[in-house]
Order: sequence, then structure tokens, then C-alpha cells
Amino acid sequence: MKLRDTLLGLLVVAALAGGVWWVRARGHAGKSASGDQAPARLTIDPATEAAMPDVTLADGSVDLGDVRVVLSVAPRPAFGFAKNRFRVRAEKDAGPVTLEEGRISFEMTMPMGDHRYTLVPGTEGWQEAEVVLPLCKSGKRRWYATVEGTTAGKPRTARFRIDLAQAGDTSKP
Ligand SMILES: [Cu+2]
Repeated sequence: MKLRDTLLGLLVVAALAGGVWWVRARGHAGKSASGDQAPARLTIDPATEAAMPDVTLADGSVDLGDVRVVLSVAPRPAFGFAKNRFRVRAEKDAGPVTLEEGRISFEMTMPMGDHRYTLVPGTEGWQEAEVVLPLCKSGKRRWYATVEGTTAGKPRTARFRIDLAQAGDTSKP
């Protein structure tokens, strides 16, 4: 399928370029492959949402049995329309393990475009991405971050929630 090939090509280029966007230019279309339909809304029930670690003001971690995935964001809170560093560490037996093909993506309950990043190696087993997210015009600030990759031969997914801050709230000249 042509689109898929193109996306894979972009992905390879982005990976070679080192941690830039891997898919970006699809506007507000969300992830619907068919293109013509209205973008699907993300539905998360309150119990699921409450169970997600909140990384707005502290590190969060998700236990996936043998592997724990930690997410750490700087600054805290993270700001909309500004660079924020998202760092991920996969841990096994109290030490870091490589999250292969590590990536992180961001969604709100409403379609806000594609926000997907590859994670690049940082220090001490962390993998990171420099992330810029928009502020929703609705005034909502809640985003969901999905970390994906492969560890010990198994695909891994961990989800977190985060509330963005608006720079103007605190740093108005
Ligand atoms: Cu929005």
C-alpha cells in the first residue's frame, strides 16, 4: 500500500536524522487510514484515566510485569507551544533495559493532529524526545502520552496523562 510505504520511508528517514518527527504532515486528520471519515474521538473511561500515572508534576511509571516504564517530563508543568523534554526509561531487575524502536505519541480526547516522536538515547539509560504540543482552544489541558517499543522481545505499551500549562499564565511580561 502506497501511503504505508511512504510513511515507512519517512520513518526511516526520520530515524536516520535522529529523533525528529516521524509522522507529521497529516493535519487534524487523526489516525484514520481511510481519510474521508471524521476523525475518531479518543474514548477513555474514568477508571482507566484515573489509573494512568499523572506525570504533570512528578515522574510516573507503569508496571508491565517484568518491565517497568518510567516517564519523566521537564519542565514541570510542561508548557503548550514550547519545547518540553520527555524522557523514558525501561527498567528490568532494577536496571535500565533498552526499549527498542522506542517512541512516544500524544493525544487528547478530541483530534488534535498527529504528535508522534521517536525516542533517542540520552544518559543513564534514558531515551528522550523534545516535544512541542499545542494548547487546545477548548481550554482543556489534558493529554495522554503513549510510550511504545520492544523490550526483551515483547512489544510494550504504557500510557500516562499530563496536563499542559499555558506559558502566559505565569510568565507574562
Ligand atoms: Cu483541541
